[in-house]
Amino acid sequence: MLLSRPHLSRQRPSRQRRRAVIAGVVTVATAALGLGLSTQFASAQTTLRGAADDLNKDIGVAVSYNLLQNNAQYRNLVATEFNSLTAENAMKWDATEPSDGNYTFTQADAIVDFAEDNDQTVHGHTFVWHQQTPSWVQNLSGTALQTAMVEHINTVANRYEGRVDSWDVVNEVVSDSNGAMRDSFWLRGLGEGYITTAFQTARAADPNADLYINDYSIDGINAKSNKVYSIAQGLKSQNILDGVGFQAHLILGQVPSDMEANLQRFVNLGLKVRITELDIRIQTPADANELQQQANDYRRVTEICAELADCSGVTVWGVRDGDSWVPGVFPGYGAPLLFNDDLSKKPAYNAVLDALGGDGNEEPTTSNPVTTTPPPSGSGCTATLSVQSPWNTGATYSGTVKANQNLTGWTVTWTWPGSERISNAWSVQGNLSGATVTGSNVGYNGTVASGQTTTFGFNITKANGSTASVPTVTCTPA
Ligand code: G2I
Repeated sequence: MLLSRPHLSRQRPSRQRRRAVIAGVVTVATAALGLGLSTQFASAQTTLRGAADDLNKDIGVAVSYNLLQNNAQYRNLVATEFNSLTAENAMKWDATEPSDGNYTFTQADAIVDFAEDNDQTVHGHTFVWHQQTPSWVQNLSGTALQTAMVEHINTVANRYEGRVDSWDVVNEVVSDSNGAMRDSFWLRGLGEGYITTAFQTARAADPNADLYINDYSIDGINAKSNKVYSIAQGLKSQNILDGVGFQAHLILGQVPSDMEANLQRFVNLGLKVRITELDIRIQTPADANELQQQANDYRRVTEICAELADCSGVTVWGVRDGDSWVPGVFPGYGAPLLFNDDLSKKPAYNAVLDALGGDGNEEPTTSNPVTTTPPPSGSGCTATLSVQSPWNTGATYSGTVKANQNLTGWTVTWTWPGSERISNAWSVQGNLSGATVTGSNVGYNGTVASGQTTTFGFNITKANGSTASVPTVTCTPA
């Protein structure tokens, strides 16, 4: 049997989630993709979807058209575990309008049909981005570029009006390093006004869809999220913005300590917030301790959304680790998702289920495998810094604390040899901004079992062109 289709008139601002579980067994049909399947929902909330439905939140996943078409187990899991879909690639400009006026919706249609057949919401991704936009668009300028943008938004938004619940109208429009606008062909061709035009167009094309601005590395409070905040303020004041998407492509152990406060300040503007592309990458191969740390990180992010009434949901950026974009872009990193390649559940799955109020049987890790390696004498913990990405006037660092005994807290200290100074930090707190840095764990990463590690991170400013130094760190147990 088909579940009732959702393309009824949408209510904004808060859409009532349809309950997937009434009682007993619900059969899921996937007629649109040509292959029937059925699955059963247990009445206890032992799926992400069941737990998220109870919270009236989206638990979403980025899906691949090819896998939905060709892999019945993947399809079954997507239908069973998630109540919201994002097309990982199929709604981007290169997929939907590869040449001027030539629209190709086969893949996007199939994903929207699948969502309807399975009573799932759709978060649309994305209209205006500097990547995956065909060269015919990038080669336009002035009025022609603006016309192409407006026509594209109108055509795609109109096609899915009432079927796509929310849109990333613009994606990644802010620069990484200095809180300026991203230097893209959009900015060069149209000036900053292209953002307002895009939102005005989308609002007129589908007045009932929630409109989001979406970006990465804005999960904590920093120069980039400050810039998004000021753009969001302006768009909200014109009533053409409904929410902010925090992609949350995170590194293990680096959930920003101020992530909740950051999301809250956007909520305070009257906006929704949404975790739109969550993944947490690990240096591969990942060991059991790292997978447990990853579970803790997933738990934390999910809890933040679960606790914020105006957080519309969490979307993970793919199903299986092997599907992820991460290893291709960050060689040596991977394993960032909730499922192994055989679709078995990772510890992170149980943590997300638990954070959604389901039966994840998962307690936050306070102590875990006891290592047989004796600690170096006289040192309860050791810590190191590494430069992740330097630029002319700054750099991002990752810090690692290794516990040589069971820790309930830790403090790290070092002195910068030159003009380096921390500008913002995550997963660490204290006197961080001076020449001598003293930082301690935040709430969630103080308890570290002997042999385990936890990480923190920060950005520095430095003299233009100077080398980002790597000072020696002293680590002291609390
Ligand atoms: O880069 C990760 C994400 C960052 N935020 C915006 C997202 O849209 C972005 O998603 C990724 C997809 O996960 C990848 O699957 O965007 C990439 C492109 O920038 C996607 O990769 C592309 C490959 O680069 C192409 O070679 C490939 O043809 O996927 C295409 C379709 O499979």
